Amino acid sequence: MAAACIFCKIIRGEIPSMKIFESDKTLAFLDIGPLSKGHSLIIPKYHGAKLHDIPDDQLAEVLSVTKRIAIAQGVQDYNILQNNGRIAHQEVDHVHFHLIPKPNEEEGLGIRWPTK
Ligand code: DGP
Repeated sequence: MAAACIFCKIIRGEIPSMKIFESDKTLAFLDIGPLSKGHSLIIPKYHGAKLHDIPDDQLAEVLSVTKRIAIAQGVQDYNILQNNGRIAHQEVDHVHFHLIPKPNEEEGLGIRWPTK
């Protein structure tokens, strides 16, 4: 945890967020400036600025949760985006994966949480 990190503050509940999923290692919540309906951020609770700072076990769960949220949202088309460094457009220095749904009119955003 980093005292001044905005995402660590969200983890600690000091800043409100629309949470989608939480475990001891991972938190997922809606992006404050969504690029599409359901745009979410999936983060390790472990604080690190860039991908190479994060232990493998933390990353593994983040990716698994990202997959499950995509399935739950019921969209077939989506982008997963993870920026590292200012030149790469990283604004928040706590590793996060964007999950950006690209729904079409037929798919919508129904809830379909996978059982396994
Ligand atoms: P990036 O450019 O990859 O570092 O994206 C940072 C994202 O974080 C950006 O899409 C907006 C989002 N964001 C920044 N501050 C907050 C916040 O306080 N709450 C939420 N929910 N999202 C935030």
